Amino acid sequence: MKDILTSSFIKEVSKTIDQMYRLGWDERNGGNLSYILSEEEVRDYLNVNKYNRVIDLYIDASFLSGKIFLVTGSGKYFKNVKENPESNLGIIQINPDGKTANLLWGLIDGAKPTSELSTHLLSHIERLKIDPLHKVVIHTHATNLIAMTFIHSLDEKAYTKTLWKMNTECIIVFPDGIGVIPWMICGNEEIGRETAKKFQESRLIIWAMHGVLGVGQSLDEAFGLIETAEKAAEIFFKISNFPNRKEITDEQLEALSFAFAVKPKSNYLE
Ligand code: 2HA
Ligand code: ZN
Repeated sequence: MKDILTSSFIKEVSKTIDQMYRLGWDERNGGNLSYILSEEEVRDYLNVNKYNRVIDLYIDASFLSGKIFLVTGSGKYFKNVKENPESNLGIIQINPDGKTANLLWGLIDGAKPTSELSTHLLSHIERLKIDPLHKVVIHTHATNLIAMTFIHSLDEKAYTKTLWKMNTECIIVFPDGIGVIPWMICGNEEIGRETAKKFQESRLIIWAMHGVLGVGQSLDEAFGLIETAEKAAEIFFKISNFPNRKEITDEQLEALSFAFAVKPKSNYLE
């Protein structure tokens, strides 16, 4: 067996987590991430028939039976992942019952997967139904996107259009818009179900006064969605106190959608 710390998946996940920490998005144990691994990807590094312990999932994830996930640990700090992946990350395989998973690697010293595991698993289920190549769910506390939820309407169309109008790239990167979940208790199945439902329509979800979630076929795609929206939210704050602001018009957004062959969420443009 090869050393798993040299695998591209551990290196890439650790790098992405470190970048988010350095952007100031993941204070303390803020943020969590999950990444679907194929049996082929892990074969050289792990024997999937050997596991350290069984983990309760507290939801029915039978749709994901047999799937292998790299996940962040509960209470673990993003700032420490790169230095010590084995304490802060884990690899689990969902059992046929859908209610438990085998811990194949990591989460040493009895650590548990992220407190948002139900949100991650339920979101993976909905995204896989739409996109068989889907792989990644990222949750992070992106500063400006959170700040914006305190002062902006939480209406999804209004929120999406404000961000689309902050930067020409936005409608091209997330034509499917942003789902918004009003403040809720986090870390349970209920917020997981609400979030997963919204992932049926968009790849970016805001949790008001808490954070953002992005999904994709790769770490770059999920991270790229979040950083594009976060940049737009930053511009929103930079310009909001100035009088006589200009704007990207609906007509220009329509022209962009045509030029880049993207389909904006229906009825969003006037
Ligand atoms: O993992 O961000 O939402 C800590 C959190 C909970
Ligand atoms: Zn959070």
